[in-house]
Amino acid sequence: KRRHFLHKNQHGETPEENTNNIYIQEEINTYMSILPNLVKDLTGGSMYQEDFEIARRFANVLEYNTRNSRKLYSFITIALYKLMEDPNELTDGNVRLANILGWCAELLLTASLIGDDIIDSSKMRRGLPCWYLIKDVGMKAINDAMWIENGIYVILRKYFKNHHHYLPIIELLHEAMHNIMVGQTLDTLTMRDGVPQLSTFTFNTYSSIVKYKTGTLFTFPAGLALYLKSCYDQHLHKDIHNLFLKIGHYFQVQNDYFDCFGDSTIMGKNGTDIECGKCTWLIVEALKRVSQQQRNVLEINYGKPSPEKVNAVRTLYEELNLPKVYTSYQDDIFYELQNHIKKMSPTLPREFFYNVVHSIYELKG
Ligand code: DMA
Ligand code: MG
Ligand code: MG
Ligand code: MG
Repeated sequence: KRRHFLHKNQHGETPEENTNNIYIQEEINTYMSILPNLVKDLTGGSMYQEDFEIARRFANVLEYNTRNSRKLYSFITIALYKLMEDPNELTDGNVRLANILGWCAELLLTASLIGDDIIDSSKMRRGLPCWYLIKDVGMKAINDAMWIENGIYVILRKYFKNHHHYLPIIELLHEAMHNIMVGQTLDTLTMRDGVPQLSTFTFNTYSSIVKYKTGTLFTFPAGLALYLKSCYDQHLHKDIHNLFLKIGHYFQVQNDYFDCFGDSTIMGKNGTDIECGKCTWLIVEALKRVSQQQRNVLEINYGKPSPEKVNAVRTLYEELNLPKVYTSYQDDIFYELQNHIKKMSPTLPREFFYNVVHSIYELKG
């Protein structure tokens, strides 16, 4: 049984090696072996040759910011393509293209996360200091993120210019970035004038933030796989899109839970949601359960950059039994997703979809 994803944490850290299945490591090796070529593609122009310093700097931007990635989204593209492609079309050349598209997915995530860490005042990402905190980087990180995003289209022009889904692929990536940016903006509108808008923190608000900022991260890599396979069946796109939106929602609930209750050494980052006043799954669930007195505790402490206040919120979450609520949510959604997949067409790689869900379920904060 192929298990593509046995990863320890969210967005960060290298997959655990599963010695039972050599293909996993092999697939990762293939994927990683492409990075130096892409670095060359992106830093090989004449200006880079005139000034070697800039080539070195951008190579470092790419290397640093993709290091220790989980590769989850890239492998949704690569694995889904391989499983859905007609065996006659599964040539080395096409598998290589799938890996390159996987990197495009990775670069889109990378660009978003550089910005996300600035917005969220995060300190660590994947066990390393956030890029904007590196000496001599600072707010130049914004330019680096834009450079990385633009690099996606440089790569596509080189390898996909003659693919007959070149345009849909470009449009899909543009749409994905657009949606993520919308999600990130919704995510920040939860604070106004430094005050978290607790009265707006409902399941609906949460769901729409998550649909854009996280759902997109799961839907677009799947779309890329289908376009590479030259599939333009909009019903099929829609079915897979809906499944991955649901998976994305589950993923973000877990991300929110770990932000507060996860082990930061395993996650490779520290949580900042409470002090940033984010509309998270935890605060939405808390607000459903609080007494007037407990609500006052939230009004006083939520969204303030003080460790004592953050602790007061965390303690209240514990009093409200949210860790238990989370465990039971996770069991329910796991079951629901399995049922959702079971009802999908048997011509689809349902085993692969189970594996994606399972890999998230197995993450330990
Ligand atoms: C980030 O959500 C989502 C995107 C699309 C960048 P988040 O800030 O909760 O992610 P993380 O917990 O990894 O910083
Ligand atoms: Mg964020
Ligand atoms: Mg963040
Ligand atoms: Mg988070």
